[in-house]
Amino acid sequence: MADKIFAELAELVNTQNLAGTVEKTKEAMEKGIPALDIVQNGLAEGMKIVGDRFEDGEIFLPQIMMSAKAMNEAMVLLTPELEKGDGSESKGYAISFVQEGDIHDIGNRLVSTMLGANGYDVKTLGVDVPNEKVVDELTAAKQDKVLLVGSALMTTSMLSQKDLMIAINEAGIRDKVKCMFGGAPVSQSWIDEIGADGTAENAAAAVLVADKLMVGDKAAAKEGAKVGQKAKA
Ligand code: HCB
Repeated sequence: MADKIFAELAELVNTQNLAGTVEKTKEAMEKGIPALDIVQNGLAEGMKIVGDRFEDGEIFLPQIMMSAKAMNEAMVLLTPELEKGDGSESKGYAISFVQEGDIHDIGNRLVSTMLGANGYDVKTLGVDVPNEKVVDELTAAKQDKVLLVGSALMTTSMLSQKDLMIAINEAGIRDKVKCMFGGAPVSQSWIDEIGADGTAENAAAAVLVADKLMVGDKAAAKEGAKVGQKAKA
């Protein structure tokens, strides 16, 4: 049953059907399907199809914008559910942002929401954030340990994550920052290349990776990066 609803949701996002996406999301919620599953297995899958069709020249920017609007409207219904925490103790302080030059914020907001619901105190800096601003925020943080949650959806913006790592090192604050970067182009080999700490394929995995990084278990964080990922055909 759930798989059918996920496929329908993905198709409604793909076809820019705003009202249909909202209605189907309500239906899924009424059927008791967990909010995070609705997002990851339905709406986000639709966005992946949209991205592929854009790359193939089948659709253009206005269509992506409408699909993003459909997903955002569904997120208005889902976010209060996603925000429901388990009442666990604070796991630490996190700073979340989207890299300079990049305005893709749907995934970053979702990751921030899930971290907030799972015990992190998250400060969100928004989109198109210059590295200097990120370093200033990290330096000003009073905590001994800070989780940095950076997103980049484009290969161009991803490149400045390398500069950010250099800037963090030069500022002498590397020891207190756990750097977790994500977004479609970010891979584990990129994380290793730039000397960051971890990545995650999706919001559920991001919580797992964050938990492991904050207790200094980098190996387990690597394992957690792909949790909840759908098997690739
Ligand atoms: Co945009 N766009 N876009 N876009 N866009 C992408 C990203 C492309 C891959 C599409 C493609 O060509 N296949 C492409 C980038 C190509 C590249 O560089 N390799 C692209 C392009 C080129 C562009 C423009 C340049 C197009 C143009 O103007 N000609 C332009 C750039 C604007 C800019 O940023 N300066 C542009 C604009 C747009 C919008 C505005 C229409 C819209 C964004 C709306 C918004 O976010 N407010 C948009 C969208 C929606 C997309 C796609 C279709 C979907 C992205 C999305 O929201 N996915 C995307 C295609 C794709 O990504 N495959 C396409 C859903 C969320 C839930 O997934 O991957 O963002 P997510 O996040 C996941 C995951 O990555 C992880 O967890 C999240 C939740 O599960 N995660 C983290 C994310 N951050 C993390 C941080 C961590 O620490 C850990 C995990």
